[in-house]
Amino acid sequence: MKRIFSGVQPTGNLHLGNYLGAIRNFVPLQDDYDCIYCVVDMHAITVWQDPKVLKANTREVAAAYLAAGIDPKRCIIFNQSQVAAHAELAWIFNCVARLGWLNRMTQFKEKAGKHRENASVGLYAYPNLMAADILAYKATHVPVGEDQKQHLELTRDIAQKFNSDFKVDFFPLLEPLILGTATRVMSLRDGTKKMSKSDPSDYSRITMTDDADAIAKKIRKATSDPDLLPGREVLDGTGAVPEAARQARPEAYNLLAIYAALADKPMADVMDEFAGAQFSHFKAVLTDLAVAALGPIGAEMKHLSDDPGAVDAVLHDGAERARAIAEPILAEVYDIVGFLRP
Ligand code: AQP
Repeated sequence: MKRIFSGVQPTGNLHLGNYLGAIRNFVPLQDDYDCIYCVVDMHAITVWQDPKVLKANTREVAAAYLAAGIDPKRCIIFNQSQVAAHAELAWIFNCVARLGWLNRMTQFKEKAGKHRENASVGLYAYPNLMAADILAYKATHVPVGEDQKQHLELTRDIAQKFNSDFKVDFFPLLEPLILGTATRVMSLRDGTKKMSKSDPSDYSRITMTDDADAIAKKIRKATSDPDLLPGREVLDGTGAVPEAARQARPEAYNLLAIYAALADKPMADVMDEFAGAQFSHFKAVLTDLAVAALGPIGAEMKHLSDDPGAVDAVLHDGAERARAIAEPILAEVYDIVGFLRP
């Protein structure tokens, strides 16, 4: 059976990158896979979270899943801390993963920055918990944005080492699913930085609950450059933007990629449409598209925020179904490792 697992951290400011790089891609997968979509609250506390805000943000991510079109009857939607198997398996993986592997993780280096000595141990061991999230369900496919690719490679390494250390063929080796044309949405203020929840500038990101006015203002103020928009002749043989071209005009290619993803069109077609256009014209059309795509989702998220009980019921039901899958897998792991459970 092909099983999907993916998660989003409830750290607030859910944005267009989270939507295009992850949540939107979760929706069609429910037709072909057994899907588990998690709100990874245990990952969130690797950096400080206000407890009340964390609860609200957990409901917000669940509401985003539902509003984007994930069906809680066909898929499992739950928050990570309700299923103890994640933490239990993560401990075992803390003992399987090597320090050298974690030392290579670029996200830890970026997030810990200059204050490495003051970062939580949880932030450092985050990829081991992520491996546990996926392997507690023996998931085979994981849809994520490009920034998570390195963590998924580590999950494969952990699965492989566990299988080889204990001479078993127990954990599957997952396939990352990095889908769509906006696998790495960049900041609207600086096209060389990833759009992120923690950027101090609100104008760096469009959030999933921004209304039409906010979306219009943020796109209008988005950094651009003095040139006209490029045509498809810039693209390489595979239809991708060459790195040198991207580095020369990061904001232009970011906005074009966002348009392509929202319109569900190849980049080349979008470049045919706007070759030689001024940013002012392109930004107006992009605004209409973004409002049309995000407006109904944001409205439904707000509607769901008025009924926290309904969202909690989805999470409760999802957690029960998740436990039913994860607990027998964990019991087998305990047996393989040699833990006595008389
Ligand atoms: N800019 C992005 N472009 C495409 N995909 C993205 N994702 C995140 N940012 C982008 C994808 O969204 C999913 C959930 O991410 P997350 O919330 O678990 O963690 P994150 O990647 O750390 O998100 P942020 O926004 O960058 O948060 P901060 O600022 O706290 O670091 C993942 O599949 C991710 O790839």
